[in-house]
Amino acid sequence: MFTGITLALSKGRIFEETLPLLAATGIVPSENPESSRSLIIATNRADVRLLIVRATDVPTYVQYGAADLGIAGKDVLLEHGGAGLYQPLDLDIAHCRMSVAARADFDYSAVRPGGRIRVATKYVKQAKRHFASKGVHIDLIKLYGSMELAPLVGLADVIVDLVSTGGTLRANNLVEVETIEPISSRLIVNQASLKLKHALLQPLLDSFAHSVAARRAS
Ligand code: PRT
Ligand code: MG
Repeated sequence: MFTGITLALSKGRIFEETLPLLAATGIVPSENPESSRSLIIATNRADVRLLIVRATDVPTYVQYGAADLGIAGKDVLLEHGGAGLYQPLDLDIAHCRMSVAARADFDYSAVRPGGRIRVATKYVKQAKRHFASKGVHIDLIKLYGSMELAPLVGLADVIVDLVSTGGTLRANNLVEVETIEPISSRLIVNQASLKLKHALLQPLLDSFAHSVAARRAS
């Protein structure tokens, strides 16, 4: 049985932006998950391995202790709820923002407290919280992707989605009408692992914190 440290993360932008942080800690993955089909990736350190999982599944693996550590977007953590997770560090990577977007011809300024709109999103909790705080009633339509399509075909008045460059919204003739909050990725730790594997984990956490601080200062 593997007794070292297991780090869960998703491939794509989070994996790419985590690589320099791992390298600064002396950890180099032995395979590239973009080209490999392996879901368990060894590293140059016998006591550290990576699990490649869907971004939304990262908190679940860490919550149940199938991974000791994970890297997940704040968007994902807010939807998950964070039960059983210790969140010691904002890694300051994979930046974007959660926003409300609509068709250019939709008058968002006319949406007032007491009013009602149809919202399509995969961020159900965040959408409910945001519009409740504005006193706006919503009919919520849960989607799993390609949210941009919903306002174009009359499925919803607005979407709640992540925006980075804004290119995806522009390509679909949508306008960002409100920013909900900035998003970046966090380190998450299984609370039992933190106690049981403290000697292995703490140096890793310290090293991540050091790299993030050094990059912020540069
Ligand atoms: O893609 P998949 O369905 O497998 O899962 P995922 O979309 O959850 O994972 P991934 O790897 O795409 O995103 C992982 C994390 O990266 C998210 O949880 C965010 O915290 C963070 N992140 C940062 C982003 C973006 N930037 C981003 N731009 N996640 C998604 N996007 C999408 C956005 O949803 C929209 O479709 O990119 C599009 C907008 O980008 P712009 O640049 O056109 O504005
Ligand atoms: Mg994606």
